[in-house]
Amino acid sequence: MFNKVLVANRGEIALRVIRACRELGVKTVAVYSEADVNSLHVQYADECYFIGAAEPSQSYLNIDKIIETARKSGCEAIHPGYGFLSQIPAFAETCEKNGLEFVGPPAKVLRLMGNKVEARRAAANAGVPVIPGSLKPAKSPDEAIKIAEKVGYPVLVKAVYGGGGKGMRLVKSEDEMRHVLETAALEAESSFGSREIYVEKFLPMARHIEFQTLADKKGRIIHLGERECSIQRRYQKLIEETPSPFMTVELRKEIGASAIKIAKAINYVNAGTVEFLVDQNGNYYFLEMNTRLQVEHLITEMVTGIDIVKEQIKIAAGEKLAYSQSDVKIYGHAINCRINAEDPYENFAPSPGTVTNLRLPGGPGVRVDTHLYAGCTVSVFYDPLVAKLAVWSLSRLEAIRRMRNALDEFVIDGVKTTIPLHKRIMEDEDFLRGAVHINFVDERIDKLLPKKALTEEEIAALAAVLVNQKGEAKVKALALRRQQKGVSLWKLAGRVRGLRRTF
Ligand code: MV4
Repeated sequence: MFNKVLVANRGEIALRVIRACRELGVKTVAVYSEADVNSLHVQYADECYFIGAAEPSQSYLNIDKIIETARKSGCEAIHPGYGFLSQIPAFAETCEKNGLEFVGPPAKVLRLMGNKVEARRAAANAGVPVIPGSLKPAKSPDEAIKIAEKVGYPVLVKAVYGGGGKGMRLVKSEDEMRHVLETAALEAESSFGSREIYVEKFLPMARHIEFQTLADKKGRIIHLGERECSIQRRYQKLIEETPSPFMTVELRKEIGASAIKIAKAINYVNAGTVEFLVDQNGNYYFLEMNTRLQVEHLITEMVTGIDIVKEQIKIAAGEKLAYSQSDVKIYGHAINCRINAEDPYENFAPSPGTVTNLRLPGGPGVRVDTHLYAGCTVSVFYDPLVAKLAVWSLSRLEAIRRMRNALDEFVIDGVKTTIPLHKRIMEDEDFLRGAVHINFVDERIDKLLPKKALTEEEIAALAAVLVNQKGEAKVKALALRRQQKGVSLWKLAGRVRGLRRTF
């Protein structure tokens, strides 16, 4: 086992990795930016080093500085957590070149899976279903259109180096296709540094289900079951659960075997996640592979009893996997709510600030992974995730009830959070039935987050402002049209930009 590991991250995941190291008897080195001088990961590590300004590019993304810190402090390995440098091939490569073990897959594997169309080809070659579409980047508009015609519209135009949904475009006809291709390529270039795009048939109303895998350096590969991740907004997951309410023992066996086939085919090492889209009929299609520890790994830990972060470190140190597939038993049900410092009532605007009061939920089967403490500050520079609230119970319904209690107990004052939204989802009838899909939140966001009702006076005041802005005739016409469409006065008032805050 390693003597000392550098944790190249911040926030709750840095704490998670430090805790795993301590249990393994491994010393830890924290790095921190100007914004994290008072952060818990700096206090909990055995050593800590300042690495630069708050902007990620100046600190947590500074490869040279982090490698230098690891070498000077005598570390043998670097755990990148998630985000930041966790999936950057050049970083893994620099670790390898400096004799530092990167706790993750080899640079070669990061590079392969970073190319989403190569990933599709690898999956297809391994005999795993992929969504009909390109297996190579589309070299010209004509080529893209040919593929779209073959699989049938609507299609999605995706960036080869994309992922996470950014730069994705839904296209319904050839006409639209000619329009979209150029903008999609330009957007891909500015976001990912490559103009390359590819085409896939659009799969509507699917579920997003992912499989956790673990692979050691000796070629042993197992999966730890699935996570249902359909409850998301703008590709940011809000709630994850395991098992998926949709899953059967047979389907888990089948998709799990597919996940392992892909991992084997690409010589995967360490913890990874294979994402699938699954339709109403149980047809499943490979989407992409996440080559890192994931935010939601904790729910898999709760139903399997396997500490995924400890396994990652043991694998990186060259240890053989201590589990075979038949050792993996899924027991009970776990749900995670991502608590973000965002205001769900203001279109999820970031809500940085000082946490003035904090009360954490507790009791049997409740796990809170957080870096918050009363008096800490939430910086604008980083991810808005401030806590993961996960519960375990024997059945799904009991887990939901446990989550409701935990959300009620949870107090975070000083910043706005997504807790109110989670409370509403935990009462949603379709959620209770497990009838979720990737459009679940978008479809009912107005119902989940009803705007506070306005008083007569407030409506009158809003109407006066509207008339002032647009003139009486225009407002009357607008109100009439909205009324015919069944849109409430409140919604109309909401169109008065910037006014909502005053009420
Ligand atoms: C799709 C899809 C439907 N059909 N591909 C979005 C993120 C990126 N990883 C892939 N994504 C999707 N690809 C086809 N052919 C729908 C999505 C999608 C999605 C996927 C996973 C989780 C949430 C999502 C939300 C919207 C769209």
